[in-house]
Amino acid sequence: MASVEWRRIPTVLYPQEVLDKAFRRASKQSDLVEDPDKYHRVRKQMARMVQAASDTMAETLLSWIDKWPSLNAQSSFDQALVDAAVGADEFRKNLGAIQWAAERVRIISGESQSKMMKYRNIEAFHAERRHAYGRMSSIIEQIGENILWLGEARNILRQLPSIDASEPCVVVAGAPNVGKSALITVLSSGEPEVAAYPFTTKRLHVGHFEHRRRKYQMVDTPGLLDRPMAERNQIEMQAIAALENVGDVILFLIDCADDSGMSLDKQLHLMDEVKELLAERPMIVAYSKSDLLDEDDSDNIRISSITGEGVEELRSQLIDIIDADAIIDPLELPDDWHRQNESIEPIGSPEEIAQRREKAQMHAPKWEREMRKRK
Ligand SMILES: Nc1nc2c(ncn2[C@@H]2O[C@H](COP(=O)(O)OP(=O)(O)O)[C@@H](O)[C@H]2O)c(=O)[nH]1
Ligand SMILES: [Mg+2]
Repeated sequence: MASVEWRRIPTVLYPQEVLDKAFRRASKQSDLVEDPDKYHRVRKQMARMVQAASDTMAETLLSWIDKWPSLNAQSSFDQALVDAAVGADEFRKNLGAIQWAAERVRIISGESQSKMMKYRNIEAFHAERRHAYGRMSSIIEQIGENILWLGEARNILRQLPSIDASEPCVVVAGAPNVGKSALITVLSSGEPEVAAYPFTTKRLHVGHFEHRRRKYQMVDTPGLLDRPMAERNQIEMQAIAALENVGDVILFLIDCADDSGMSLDKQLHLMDEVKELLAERPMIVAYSKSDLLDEDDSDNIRISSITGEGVEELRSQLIDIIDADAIIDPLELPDDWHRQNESIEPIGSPEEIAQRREKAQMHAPKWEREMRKRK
């Protein structure tokens, strides 16, 4: 399931602009009519104006519906985003009203054309054209609020992060200022995208890198997985559930250089909470800002976004742990399994494959473990 390119949602005209555009085109169409006989000329002109105005309005409205993402086709992550950002019900309701108006305008045009066929004088053609214009204008007025809503919603949706649910995703968690954004930047092949997340007032970073033609996405979680869980409200819990849905692995960063402002104890406690909350996902813990730390010979993963220490090793680990999931037989998986299109040829020696398989079982989501038990 590809992600929504929120930035591609087209601009929405104001209601009056929709009318202006339609009537302007209609006048141009009328100018094109040539007929030496005045009676026939006027009838054709008026019919063509009504037709062109209705076509332009309906096409404009329908093009919005076409280019807006259809909610039901989205991943649960994107649905949760839309719901929190603009309201999923509102989204459906307003697009529904636009659809209704497009249909109405077409019906009005049809009715008007057939009336004109029956009229026998020039004045009646003009009057019918004015009447049809009035009816169409009132339809657009009726959905004025819906059009305005769409325009505002577009501006909000444009800032949402685009995460492709069919590609791997690393959720980067940890206390504020431990270096999450900095790490995403050094791991990314380009500049990370800065996006709005409707569940928090903070901006989040979405970066990615490619490995063997797969796109590994990374997203940080400001305001969500960075403070004690007791402070969570309903909507933030919804956000976390959505994150769990989209994240294949949680990377938890700990700053033990004492540079972040949260004590090590508190950070470890936070880590336990996040682990419990996202229990279905494997977690990698890394110690950040190693350039500020003394040498140590423990097995901890240590990284520095400034010197680059440990960064490539961490990248390999992330790929490894995600790949471990990928080699599970896709025939056993439900339809919406997010790697349905991926190659399933296991990579590496038989020992490596066995090792990864074991790891995968260990980290497999709960539903999957249940499924295996039942077999
Ligand atoms: N010395 C050092 N400072 C870092 C490192 N990574 C991040 N920082 C600094 O730590 C602060 C917070 O980093 P940031 O990435 O914004 O943290 P976030 O809140 O977890 O996203 C910034 O001032 C960074 O420059 C690192 O590896 N070494
Ligand atoms: Mg940050």
